[in-house]
Amino acid sequence: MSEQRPCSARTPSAEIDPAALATQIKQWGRELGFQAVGITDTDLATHERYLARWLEAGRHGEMAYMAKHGTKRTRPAELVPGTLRVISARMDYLPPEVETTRVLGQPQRAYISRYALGRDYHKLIRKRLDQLARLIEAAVGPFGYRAFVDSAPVMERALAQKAGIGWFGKNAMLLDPKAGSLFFLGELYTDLPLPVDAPFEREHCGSCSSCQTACPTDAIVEDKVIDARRCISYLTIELHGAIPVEYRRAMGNRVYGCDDCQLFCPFTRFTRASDEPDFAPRHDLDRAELVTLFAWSETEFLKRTEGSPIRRIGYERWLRNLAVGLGNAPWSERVESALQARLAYPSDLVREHVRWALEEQRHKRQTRIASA
Ligand code: B12
Ligand code: SF4
Ligand code: SF4
Repeated sequence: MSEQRPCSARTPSAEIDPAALATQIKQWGRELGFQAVGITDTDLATHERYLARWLEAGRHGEMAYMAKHGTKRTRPAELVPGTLRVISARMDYLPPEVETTRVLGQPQRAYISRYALGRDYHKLIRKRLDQLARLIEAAVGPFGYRAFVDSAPVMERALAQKAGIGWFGKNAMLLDPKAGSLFFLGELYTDLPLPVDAPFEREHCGSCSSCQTACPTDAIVEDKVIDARRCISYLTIELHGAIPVEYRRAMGNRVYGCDDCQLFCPFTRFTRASDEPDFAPRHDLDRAELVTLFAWSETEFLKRTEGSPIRRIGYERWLRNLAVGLGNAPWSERVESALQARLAYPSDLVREHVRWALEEQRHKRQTRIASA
């Protein structure tokens, strides 16, 4: 949790014009590296119903934290008492000159979600939100606020839609018609009685359904609804145990997260590259071969993923995911021997995925011989 001050009933200084302050906050936000900033109230009643429906259907899978906080997630003032407004901010993350679909088409390479190539975004965005709060404080005096990015019980996309940042695409992503969806969201809960922005009402998807067609595991089960249990992002990052066999082939070379429903969205062509040095790829993660990453020792993994979001899955799940990618790679002796070298790895989870991958490789080798 960020540096914070409790939200409490407060009387803003009489000289402060809330409308001028809101304009100033957006300006500071842009200067701090956010591409868009909007302000909304705390009424999420409609989204409370959508969330309840999603949870009742069990679409959150093992993510118990999604169900854990009662109505705190959908009622900001229950999470942070005194909250009147939410300042929502967008930060684009695609680094310049990073390939996307091309790597998906190179099955010997690892595809890592483009948001995870560099340093962890949580710290960076939280720091910027705290800087924004300090600028506000210098203008209005002490006020109540709390900064959030991703990890807290917060309805980030719903708040951003209400704050005018974008619309919910059929892929459930929040999209800006001029910038696509490859961005993070963060917010400041505050007790400042700021004027609110108009919600982003217009939905630009129209008759398009490219995201649904592109999703490798059919995880977009209805417009704007993801069944996380089928989503590769969940399978590779959130799921702790074995990846269900039915999804393994469809995962292809996606070994950490998945971007397909964004990459094949027509609005993604408007993505603006981010010049944040923190998001620049490290250790060739944007192009590395599966075999190379699979050969990393645990020490190498820990060292090379220091400060990276990838580290949170740990070495065992890293190997699990890579094993699936290697099973899906074209047959080669290199791939087969890389897998064989891990057959005795001291983890049932890894060994089972390695055995599955070897079986896939053997099958491809035999087919190759038969057709030669
Ligand atoms: C849980 C979670 C996941 C789970 C579940 C995904 C999901 N769709 O919920 C998993 C692990 C699968 C996941 C994957 C990804 N995630 Co995620 N995830 C979250 C998290 C923590 C909560 C999301 C949530 O509230 N889910 C509950 C469901 C019910 O909400 P929802 O899917 O957003 O659905 C809403 C719409 O359906 C909407 N809605 C609007 N109109 C209508 C109309 C109807 C009729 C209905 C039914 C619904 C509806 O209502 C729902 C509730 O608001 C947020 C951070 C946060 N605290 O908000 C990040 C967040 C949503 N994730 C993010 C990202 C970047 C991703 C990935 C792209 C990562 C990757 N590359 O692998 C994928 C994309 C998958 C996808 N298409 O959604 C970003 C999204 C930014 C953006 N531009 O939208 C967030 C906001 C994190 C951040 N701070 O930037 N994620
Ligand atoms: S992230 Fe991948 S698996 Fe998940 S919904 Fe999007 S395309 Fe489907
Ligand atoms: S791919 Fe098409 S349907 Fe899906 S979010 Fe983008 S515009 Fe909407």
